[in-house]
Amino acid sequence: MTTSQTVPALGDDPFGSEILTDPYEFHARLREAAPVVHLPRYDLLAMGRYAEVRATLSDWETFVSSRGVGLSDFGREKPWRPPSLLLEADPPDHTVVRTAMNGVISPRNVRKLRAEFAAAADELADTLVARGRFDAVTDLAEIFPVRVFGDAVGLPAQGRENLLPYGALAFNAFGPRNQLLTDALAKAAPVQEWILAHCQRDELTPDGLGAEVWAAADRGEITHEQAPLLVRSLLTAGLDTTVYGLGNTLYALARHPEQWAALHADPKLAKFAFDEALRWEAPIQTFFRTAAADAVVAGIPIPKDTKVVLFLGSANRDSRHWGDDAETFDVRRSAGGHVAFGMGIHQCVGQPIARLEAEVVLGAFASRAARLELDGEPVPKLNNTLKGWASIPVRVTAA
Ligand code: HEM
Ligand code: OVM
Repeated sequence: MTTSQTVPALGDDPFGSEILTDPYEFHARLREAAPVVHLPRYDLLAMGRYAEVRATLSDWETFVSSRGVGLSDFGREKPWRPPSLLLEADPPDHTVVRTAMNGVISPRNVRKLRAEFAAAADELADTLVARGRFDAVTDLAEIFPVRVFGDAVGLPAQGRENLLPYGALAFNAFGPRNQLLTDALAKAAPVQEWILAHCQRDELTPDGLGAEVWAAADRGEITHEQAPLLVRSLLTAGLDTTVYGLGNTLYALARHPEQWAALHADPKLAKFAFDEALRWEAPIQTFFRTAAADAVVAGIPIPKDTKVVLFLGSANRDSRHWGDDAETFDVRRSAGGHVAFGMGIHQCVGQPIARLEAEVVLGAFASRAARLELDGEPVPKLNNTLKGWASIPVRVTAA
């Protein structure tokens, strides 16, 4: 008997509108069923518990990324774009490129971004708090990263409207070829063209993170052929993630006014509020791995060449790890160890930038607004990988 016949099966479609809109009831059933579950709909194995998700992410030798971290197995299907040299690579190739990217996003380079990020955050907070009512997604979570991260990378102002659609496409492409992916692909050509062009040295300012990638090539840390693909990694992974992350944080806080009050009383809690929000509602819900050899997880055999989907957002709410109040949003909890940024060798390289953005923008709003409340029904935004909101109408009370 094969594993897919011996482990419990769940007939749900985790990439259908219902579960993408509200995955948490499905997550609970997934965790309850077994440490490893079969999803016959895609003939996939799935993990939703913290311990096994974390162990699988950490075991890069068995559970490889080079065959794709989405549903498609690059060993059998042609990828939709040339694979990422970071995300979709294994050691030793991954190690070389990751070391170079760690240098691009070094503590020193991130420190240099703080003053400009903070100035932009203060300006936006002044404007929106004075207005009193605004949309936390379209007026804030989408505006701030496109401005400050766009500037940090060294992109021209013109054409930045391509960034979020490109990210949406890339994250939809990790899922099945459903309506979401087909729709994203239908409008992709001009978007892909703009992104490709802006990975080139002459389209980037000489002082940004994009230029730092090219400088790493000049120093021989990577080749000049690799440089544009590494800039592409910044442009793919660096925008939608923070937009959803900020949106989800504002949603969590608006739903829990007493938590906003705690943040207003002590804006230094901003960092912790962001981590707790990433735990509570992970922007990236799923990533996949492929078993490169026969493996065993929680006593369950996983045959070589099997695709495994890891439910990060489910692991982050597993009461086996987080306790009975795992579903509670609490900015004072120790959310450390959540897997919203992944775990192991592929753990998010952009984390310091995402955290800096969140800290300055949440801090700026927290000090200016005594209250943050919903001012209408939030509208979900569906994506095969990302969980978040298209719109969150809010009102704030100036301090
Ligand atoms: C990797 C999440 C922001 C660039 C990852 C991974 C996760 C993640 C879960 C692991 C992928 C895996 O294990 O297969 C997030 C979240 C963010 C965020 C939730 C915001 C809240 C950023 C930013 C950048 C970035 C701002 C760019 C500056 C990357 C890159 C990788 C990565 C290049 C691949 C690293 C590797 O494979 O070694 N991210 N990310 N991310 N992230 Fe982020
Ligand atoms: C990349 C990348 C890294 C992380 C996430 C991601 C689309 C892409 O290197 O292109 O999502």
